[in-house]
Amino acid sequence: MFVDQVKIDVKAGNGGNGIVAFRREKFVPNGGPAGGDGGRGGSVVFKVDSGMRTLMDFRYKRKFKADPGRNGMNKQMTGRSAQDLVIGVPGGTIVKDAETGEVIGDLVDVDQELVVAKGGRGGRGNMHFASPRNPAPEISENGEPGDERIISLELKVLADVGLIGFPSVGKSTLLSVVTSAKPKIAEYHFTTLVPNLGMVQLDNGKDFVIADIPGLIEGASQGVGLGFEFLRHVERTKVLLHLVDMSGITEIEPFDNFKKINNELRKYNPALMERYQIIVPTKMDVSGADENLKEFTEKLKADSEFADTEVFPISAITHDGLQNLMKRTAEVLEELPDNPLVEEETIDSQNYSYSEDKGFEINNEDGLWVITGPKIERLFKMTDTTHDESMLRFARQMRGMGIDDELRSLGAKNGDSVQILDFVFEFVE
Ligand SMILES: Nc1nc2c(ncn2[C@@H]2O[C@H](COP(=O)(O)OP(=O)(O)OP(=O)(O)O)[C@@H](O)[C@H]2O)c(=O)[nH]1
Ligand SMILES: [Mg+2]
Repeated sequence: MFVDQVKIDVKAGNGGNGIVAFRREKFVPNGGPAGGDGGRGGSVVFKVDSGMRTLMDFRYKRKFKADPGRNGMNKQMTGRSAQDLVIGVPGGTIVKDAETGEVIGDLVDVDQELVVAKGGRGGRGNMHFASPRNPAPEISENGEPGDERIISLELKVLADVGLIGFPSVGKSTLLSVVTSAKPKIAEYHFTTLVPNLGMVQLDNGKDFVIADIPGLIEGASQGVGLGFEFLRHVERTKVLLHLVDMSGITEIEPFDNFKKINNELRKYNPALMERYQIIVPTKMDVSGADENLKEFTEKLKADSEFADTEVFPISAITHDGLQNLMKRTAEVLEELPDNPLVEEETIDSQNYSYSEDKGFEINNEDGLWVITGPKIERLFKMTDTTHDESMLRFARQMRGMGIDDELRSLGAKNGDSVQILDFVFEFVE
C-alpha cells in the first residue's frame, strides 16, 4: 500500500527542573545557593531521508516523543540535555499543523531539517535567584514543557514530468521503456494504483524524473475512479505528458477523453492548465492508429484551447518516437523557469513556534475563576510548587502579565478561588 497522508502526534521533551540546593562547607552551616539548572529537552525534528519513498513507516507508529532534559544537581551542576529525536521523512513531504491546517514546512532537499516541536529549556536552579536581599533563595524553576502538537504529513511525489491519461493508454509501459523502473503493466484499467517513479538518463548526460500516475477518468476531481488522490502528485511536476491511445482499443473517443481529462485537471486546480503539456499519441504500431491520429489531430487543430499543443506520437513496442519525445521533454524542462510549481503557503519553513497573544483567558465557572492560556500554563508548569518562594515568584509573574488586574475588573473578590490547570488558590487583594 502506498501511504501518502498520515497524522501523527509529536511531543518534545520537557526541560529538566532547576533545583534548590546549598553549598555545604566545613564550619559554615548554610553556604551559598548551589542548585544547578535543568538540561534542555529534546526537540522533535524531521529530516529528509533519501532512502524513503513513502510515508509507510508512519502507518503503525504514530506517536513520537523526545526525551526530557535531566534535572539540575547540587554543586551548581547543570543536568544533561536530551538528544533531539530525528525522524526520517521522504523528500516531498509537506508538514502541516493538523488542527489549523497551516503549512509548517515543505521538506524537499536531501538532509533538509525542520523542527516540528521544540524541546523545553531547562529550569534555573536557585543559584540564579540569589540577590543581596535574598542571598539564600529557596526558588528554582521547573523545566519548560516541550511543544506538543498533532502534525499531518502529506507526500507529493517530486518528479519533473508526470504521465497522465485515461487508464490503459500505456503510461506504465512508457515508463518501463524509458527508465529502469519495473511498473506493473496489464491490459485492464487501473493497473497502476500508486505513482511509480523512474529516472530518464539521456546520452548527453542529462537526466530527469518521470512519475507514472494512476489513470484518470471523467469525474476524477470529484473522486470517481481512483479519484483526485493522485492529482495532487501531478501538481508538482513541471511538464505533463498526456498519453492518448490511438489503437482504438481503450479510448472510444480519444479527443473527447483528452478534453475530459483536462477538464478534471482544471476542476482540481486551475493552475494545472498553465502546466506545460505535450500530447503523446500511443500504440502507433497497431493497425488503424495512423487514421485515428489523423482524426485526432484534425479535432485538435480546430480546438481553440489546445490547437498549438505539441504532439509526439510513439510506440512503446517498436520504440518509434521515444527518443524524440525524451529529447523534447528535456529541452522543455531546461527552458522552463526553475519553479513553476504550485507553491503552498508556508509560514516559516525553518522553525515554527506557537504564537502567544495575551497569554491567558479568564472564565468564571460557577464562582470559580479559571485561568487558561499557553503562556500562563507554561509559567505555572515551570513553577516549583513545593517551595513558597517559588510560588511567590509565580504570583509576581501573574501580576506582571496583568492577570490580577483583569480578575479585579471582572469582579473577583478577596478570598475567591482561582484555578490554573489542576491547582486552586485564593485570590488575595
Ligand atoms: N500494441 C501496443 N500495446 C501497448 C503499447 N503500450 C502499452 N501497450 C499495452 O497496453 C496495455 C496497458 O498498458 P499499461 O502501460 O499498463 O497502461 P497504463 O496507462 O499504465 O494503465 P493504468 O495503469 O491502468 O492506468 C498493456 O496491455 C500494454 O501491453 C504500445 O506501444 N503498443
Ligand atoms: Mg499503469
